[in-house]
Amino acid sequence: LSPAYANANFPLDPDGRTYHVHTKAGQIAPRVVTVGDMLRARTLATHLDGPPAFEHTSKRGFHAITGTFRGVPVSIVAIGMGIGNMDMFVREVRATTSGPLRIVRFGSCGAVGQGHCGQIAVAAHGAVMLTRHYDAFLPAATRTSPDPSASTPASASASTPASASVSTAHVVTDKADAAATTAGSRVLCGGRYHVSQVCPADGPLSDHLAAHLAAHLGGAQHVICGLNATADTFYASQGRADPHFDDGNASLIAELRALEPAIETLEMENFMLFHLAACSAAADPASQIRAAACAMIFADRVNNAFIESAQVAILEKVGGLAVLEALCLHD
Ligand code: R1P
Ligand code: URA
Repeated sequence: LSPAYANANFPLDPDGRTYHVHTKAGQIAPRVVTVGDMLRARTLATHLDGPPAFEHTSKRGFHAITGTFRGVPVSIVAIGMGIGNMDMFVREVRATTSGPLRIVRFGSCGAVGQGHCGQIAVAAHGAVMLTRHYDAFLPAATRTSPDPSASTPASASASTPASASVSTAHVVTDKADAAATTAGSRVLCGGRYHVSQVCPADGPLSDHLAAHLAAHLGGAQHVICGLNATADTFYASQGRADPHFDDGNASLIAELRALEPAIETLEMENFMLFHLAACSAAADPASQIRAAACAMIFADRVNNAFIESAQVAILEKVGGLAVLEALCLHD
């Protein structure tokens, strides 16, 4: 039987364990590396000073390992994928730790700029959030409100209410196309996708990451620093073609790069980490979260290449050591 949880607002079990990560105070260190998969977490744990003092897999699949790295307490937490999991992880770890908290994500990504498979990209310029604009895929006849494409002038929307249309053509074809070309617009593919403003990463932590990665990978040429786009999906919102669905994303990567030329990578969690770090600093400056992220380039979206498993194993081991040094060896 599951334990009883008190407080529907922020559920905790009788011992103070959180609802998804399922750890309590004292089990997670104030320096945390977060990764997507459990095997990567175990690889990083081989760099710890000895056997972990704490290890736990929650029934929701969050896997937490805590020990020391060169004498400094550190946790490694595998969270799975997506911004929803990142949100649960950051909030639940924040709730069960006190004081300043540093979090570094060591993920994988696709490269859309100068990077190639086998390099590691640091999101030193921060991240944008790239989301599918779900309402833009509704058939016009089922729409109950005006086209929500953000930058369509209110007067234009009012003059062409969706309810006046009996067409089943996707609503993006006219008003949203116009919205996409509006000055300052951050919509792509005729209104089907939306790009947020940039959320910054922690500067010094990102610099440490880049420096330690360069030292361990054999030079700065193996490390790409730039802006990251966090997508709400792996497929459509990252511009992947899928004949089974109408995604309207053929020009997504080109338009994304035209909008933000510094974007080097696509992955699925960084923005939420940076965003929550900023929100935590605004709520409580004294115990702020400092966050940075890097990701191994698994997919080259320019040349359509994918990394080999043997190279992944090396990158996880060597890159993981660099990440632990960047996180643990600096004030
Ligand atoms: C998609 O395959 C997953 O890989 C990337 C994405 O952000 C997403 O979580 O990161 P991880 O390898 O850390 O999971
Ligand atoms: N992870 C992603 O999110 N995208 C990729 O292309 C590769 C890894």
